[in-house]
Amino acid sequence: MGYTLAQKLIRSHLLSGDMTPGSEIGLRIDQTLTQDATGTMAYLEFEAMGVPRVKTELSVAYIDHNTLQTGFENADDHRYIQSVCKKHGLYFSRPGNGICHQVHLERFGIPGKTLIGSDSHTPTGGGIGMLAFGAGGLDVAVAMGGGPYYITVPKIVFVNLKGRLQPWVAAKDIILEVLRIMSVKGGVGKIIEYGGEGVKSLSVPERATITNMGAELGASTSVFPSDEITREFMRAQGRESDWAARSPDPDAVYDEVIEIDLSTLRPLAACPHSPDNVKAVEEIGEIKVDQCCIGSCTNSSLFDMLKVAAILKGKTVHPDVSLSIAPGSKQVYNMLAENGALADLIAAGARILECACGPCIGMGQSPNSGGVSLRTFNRNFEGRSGTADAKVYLVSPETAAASALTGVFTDPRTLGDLPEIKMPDSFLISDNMIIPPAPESEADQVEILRGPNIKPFPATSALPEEIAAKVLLKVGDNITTDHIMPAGAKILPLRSNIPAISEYCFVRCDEEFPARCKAEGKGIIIGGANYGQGSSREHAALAPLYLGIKAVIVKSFARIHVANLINAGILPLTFADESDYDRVSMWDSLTLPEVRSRLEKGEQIILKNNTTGETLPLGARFSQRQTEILLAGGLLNYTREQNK
Ligand code: MIC
Ligand code: SF4
Repeated sequence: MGYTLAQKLIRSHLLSGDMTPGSEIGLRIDQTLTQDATGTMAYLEFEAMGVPRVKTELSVAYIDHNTLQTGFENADDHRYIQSVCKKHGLYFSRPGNGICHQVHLERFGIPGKTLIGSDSHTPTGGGIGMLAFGAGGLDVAVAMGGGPYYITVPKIVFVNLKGRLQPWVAAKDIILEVLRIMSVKGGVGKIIEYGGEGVKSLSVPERATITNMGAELGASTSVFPSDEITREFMRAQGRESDWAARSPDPDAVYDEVIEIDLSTLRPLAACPHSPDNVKAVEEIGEIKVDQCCIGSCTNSSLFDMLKVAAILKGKTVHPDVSLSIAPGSKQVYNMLAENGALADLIAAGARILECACGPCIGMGQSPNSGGVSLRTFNRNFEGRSGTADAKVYLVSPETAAASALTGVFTDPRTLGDLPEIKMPDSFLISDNMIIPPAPESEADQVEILRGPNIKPFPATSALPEEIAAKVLLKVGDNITTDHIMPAGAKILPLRSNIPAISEYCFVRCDEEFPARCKAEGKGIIIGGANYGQGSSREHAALAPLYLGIKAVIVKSFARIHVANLINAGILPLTFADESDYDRVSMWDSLTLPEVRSRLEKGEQIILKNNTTGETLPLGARFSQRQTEILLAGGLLNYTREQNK
């Protein structure tokens, strides 16, 4: 029996555990990346580990999220990260060089290598056959220190792509179709592997759009084979020597197979407020559009930008629409400038932004009240745009550009003939915005530059024998990390200051939550299914930790968030019977009796609801390693104990 591509990549990096589905394995990590919104914490954690130089083959720190510098905080964080890179052996991608996933694909990704990044869209690297995972900052810090990255052995889903896309239908429509089929929780515990005849018609940027947005399926990661098309991309990036063919065995066995005939796909849109709320653009109808935003790590490649420029050329953006465009990297930006496409975008009236995450993370360009915003991004969670009542739709660059011209939701196929896009034979290569680390011999002299907003992470303590606390929040299904720890221009500058950012924890669901926690001193959160979906931000665990949250009891968790809770030393528990969710209410007084001994012995953890007098069994499956981390009160304590 042969292996799938994902299984082959796992096996070639396996450090511990066996490949039984559901069990925990440790992987050797070749490369890491961080971005600035999660990076400061990751580097504070790395510093706390006391490892002088990173032990990976390559580690890169990108500055792309917190680039709206409305106060000193973000610039201080950038300076801190730059000094850490210089001292500890990392490459530093300066602000202005582009979005981490786009730049990493262009300049550093290598087929067959493992990559973890403190950003949930790190699986973008799967577009060139990497095994790439989004992870919490602490997990990235451990990997930088040479430690393994632990995952649960996933099931492998094969997405068999047949046929070819019709004109005006894009890679974005493929991943939206996968989201329509699988939903935002359909990928949990799975790796999505793409293959079939249809793959041959997809370029690397198109593949990367698909693997990028696999994060929205809740999948561990997504991967495409590395083939001649990958080789061509690497050659055009001047990196053909890094290329290697990667493919599944012909007799590979998959846990699940999904077939998609590309030739039948139509332009699609994810409607408010979830990436899996997918409808065909032609079914949505000609609703009035207020804003279109083109860019983000999903759709900001040169290919995407050239398509948009060709659609806008010689035309003017509709008077009632604001169109913003953020190219994904300096390479893309520079090439658009050199070949004249940038002039076409400017002439049409697009608002050109710097190459960064920008509006995708609520850093500017919030829509008008109740506005309809069409975005080529990957998340349309309520409020993420910065306007609480905005209606955000996720669409392809073609659909966004077409609608920007007409002022209404427009199926791009109505525009007539597709303009021909000619991709250059080679990309413009200049790594002048990537600063290499100082030589090891000079590292001692490098001073770490810390701004006043950079505060240490909260202290944790070992798990007590019993937890007794009240329910301080009860939420429903599909709670995102944007609910737990919102981002945006106002809050993101506080990413290095847990006490300050905690004031915003859960305020989109319940404004009183932080104050209630402070008054009570400790508490428990009750949640529904897929709790913690979305980003990798460990702040969604560190802020509750700071506020005294001892346990989160839900129907089910999203992968990265549960790992972050464990790393922070907060008990992530699930109801053995999902309907027991209804048996616990806000303000109920709960006890987890003998929780420490039960966890230690691998016995079932039980929940006593003192308010109703009921006892509820909980389901919680932890590996030996996770158990030890929880007992120690989090990964940092655990690592310190191990190093004693
Ligand atoms: C996101 O898209 O939500 C982010 C911002 O990139 C996050 C990381 C963060 O919160 O800093 C992610 O996807 O992991
Ligand atoms: Fe940046 Fe948006 Fe991509 Fe997150 S999803 S990395 S905020 S562009």
